[in-house]
Amino acid sequence: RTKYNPKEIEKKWQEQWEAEHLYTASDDSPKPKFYHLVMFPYPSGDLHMGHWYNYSPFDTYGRFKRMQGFNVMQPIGFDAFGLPAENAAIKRGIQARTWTLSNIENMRKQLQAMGAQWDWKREVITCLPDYYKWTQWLFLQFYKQGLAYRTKAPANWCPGCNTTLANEQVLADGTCERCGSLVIRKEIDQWLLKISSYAERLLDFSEVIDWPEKTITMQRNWIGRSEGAELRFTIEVAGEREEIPVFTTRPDTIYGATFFVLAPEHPWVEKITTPAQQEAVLAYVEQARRMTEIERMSTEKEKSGVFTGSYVTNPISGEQVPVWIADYVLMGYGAGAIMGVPAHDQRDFEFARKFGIEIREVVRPEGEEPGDPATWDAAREALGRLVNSGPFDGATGPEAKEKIVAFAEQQGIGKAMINYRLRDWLISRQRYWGAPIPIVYCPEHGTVPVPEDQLPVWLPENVQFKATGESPLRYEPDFVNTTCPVCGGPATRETDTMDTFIDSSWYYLRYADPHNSEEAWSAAKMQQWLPVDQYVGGVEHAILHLLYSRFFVKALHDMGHVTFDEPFKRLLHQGMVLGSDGQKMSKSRGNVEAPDQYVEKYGADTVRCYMMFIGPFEAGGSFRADNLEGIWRFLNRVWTLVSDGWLNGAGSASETKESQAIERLRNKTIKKVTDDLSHFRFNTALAALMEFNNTLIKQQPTEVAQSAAFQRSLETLLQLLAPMAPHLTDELWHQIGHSQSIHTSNWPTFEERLTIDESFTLVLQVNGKIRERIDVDASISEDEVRELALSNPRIQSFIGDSTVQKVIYIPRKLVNIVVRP
Ligand code: ANZ
Repeated sequence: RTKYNPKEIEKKWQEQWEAEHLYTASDDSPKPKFYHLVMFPYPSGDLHMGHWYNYSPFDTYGRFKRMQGFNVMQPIGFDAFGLPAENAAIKRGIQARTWTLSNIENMRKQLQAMGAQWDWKREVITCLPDYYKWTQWLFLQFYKQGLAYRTKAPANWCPGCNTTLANEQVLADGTCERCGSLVIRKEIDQWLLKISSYAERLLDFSEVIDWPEKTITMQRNWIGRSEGAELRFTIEVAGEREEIPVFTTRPDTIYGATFFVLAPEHPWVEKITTPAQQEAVLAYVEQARRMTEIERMSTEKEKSGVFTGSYVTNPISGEQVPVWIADYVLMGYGAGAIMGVPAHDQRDFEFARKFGIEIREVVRPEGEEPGDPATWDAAREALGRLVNSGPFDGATGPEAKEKIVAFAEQQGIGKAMINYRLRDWLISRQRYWGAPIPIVYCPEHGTVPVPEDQLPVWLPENVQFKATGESPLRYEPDFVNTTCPVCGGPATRETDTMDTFIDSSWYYLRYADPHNSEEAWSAAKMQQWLPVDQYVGGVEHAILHLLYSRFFVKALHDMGHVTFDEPFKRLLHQGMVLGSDGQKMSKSRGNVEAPDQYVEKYGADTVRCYMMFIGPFEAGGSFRADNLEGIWRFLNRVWTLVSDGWLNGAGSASETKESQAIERLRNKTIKKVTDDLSHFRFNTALAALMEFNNTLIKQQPTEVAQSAAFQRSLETLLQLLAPMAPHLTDELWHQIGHSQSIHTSNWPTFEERLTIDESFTLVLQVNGKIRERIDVDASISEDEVRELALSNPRIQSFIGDSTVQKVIYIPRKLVNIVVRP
């Protein structure tokens, strides 16, 4: 007998599978398709524990589906544009492309060593021209639809480096990671995608089959639909009557608006600030520019603001109220201006308290006494009947909202409005390592899209980085200088590149048709493979990546490029693998473990199985190197059992009670493992296999090992374990005489009747009280159960002279005898 030597067999089988193209998904198979997708990795250099934790169970599920008869497509690729490559280029003088591709090469080897059924023929690498050509093509399709547009938008700006910064380059204290200057927000021309026009459609999840409820909720909140109204306040400026709109969800509170606030960036600020207030206002605007929106929205932060010196007129009450600027009002939301209603909005309440502004009650919940707002310690935000609201007094909340909006509409001073928190997607990056935006600026013809037949707009490979961190594309004359596609005259290229989230918004479409040089994908292959049947990836992508992908598909659907409306039918988030101390693995904690050493020591099969054994897939758990031993021993025991126990031919011993018990256990185990794997319960499936293995080992020295049932069980054990430990099982499968890979075998089936125990414990009750437990044969009939229960001596003693009224039988569980004296 040979020893289990994973090093030898894993390499052997990986080469064998590769040579047989075992995992190449066929574009024309009679089997039903199953598109099985995992979020592709960023090529940072190495696969870490999290990748193993994610990919091992993922691959197991794919292999399980395959054995169940599906034509599984399980591709992998690399999300290869982005900042780290650019930083490596700056810090170490390596070209971003070289750095990226060498990382990919290394990670590809690691991914292969995992023994997963990756379909390498479909690999996509987003930083290569045959991919980004189509990213650019997609941009042009959005542009044609008016879904891509250019406008002034805020960017992180470092005055020291004279450049924009990605969010990751701004330190927590708001300074530049490179030079330490305080980063400000500056408005520059940038490209955006109009995701906001899909807000309503993106709220509709009726087409997904199985998504985590919390992810749906997170997306809904991110989109943030609010029903309310736009109301326009008026102001006299240089003798003209001007209107400044606000967005409010509480038009019913308009009589309580005792002040008005503009966001510091609001275009009206400059025009209405009085000379006396000029200095204070400017200083405040400057200060607000240095703060992030998160800081500004914080409820902890003390309210601040400055009076502009001007007043606006409430369009409904006619009252004049002072105009302030305050950073808690954001320019990017609603109208960038609010009516301040301190009695009924907590932020406004705090603001009014701080600046001594009147707090006027205009809403009173049913049954409440007239209040004195001066004594309140918080705003009263609930709806109620209007008071102090002129002709609207007495109306209930919903009524008042309706009446006031109707009145505003009739007067031409406002209208009902739905507002979304979702903003348009800023895709411009003033960075090098991304797909160039295919736009040309001509002095004559303005903004001109690059014609599709001139794609790709090549990203130069050898570029010089400026010490300031500015995008080197701006200083590549060969790149920048071009001709206008319309007139042929001199023109310049857009030097912004696209957000890498664009690359990952469509990679799953390219996998269906990865080598198509004529189209991004053909209609036939798109229809054959998409949508994705099962998608697995981290919950950190619950919003952006998953929302952007949904937006892409909906927009492409409307343009006629895809025939479906949702990219991912089912979605699952894996949990997080933690360090042995139960804490998140991180360099600063010093609890990071590299998987490679364990793969080296125990083999991929052990590491894979261990990853699944750590805990429920969606919950995650701690990686404890010591515990790998347990899995290692288990696989060794499987090895020994099958190598020693296989008889080479059907068992000869006749059927006995023991062999029947083995057959039952075999059927039960198939049922359990099938059910567990179907629901991503890898840990409990593995536990069931360990139990099965133990029982078989115990029986091995006995007569039973000669039975057909036992021999069948050995095969079943291998097949059930095959998705988890693909190498070991294929090796043993061949050792026991099969010539085809175990991974092409059919998933074992079971007979329901054989999964039921031969006997069970029956509980006997009298008037609901447990009086006895007896073991009965599983084949017992209901009549027999009654008879047995009624004739039981202990039960008879409880019945005594009483009359039996009813006998209730809950099959396979209990009998309750209802008696009356
Ligand atoms: C007056 C009012 C009275 C409001 C009241 C609330 C309660 P949601 O639900 O999140 O959409 N608001 C509007 N635009 C804003 C901006 N740019 N920055 C900060 N706050 C803004 O919130 C809508 C409410 O948030 C609006 O309704 C407005 O305050 C405020 F008793 O108007 B409300």
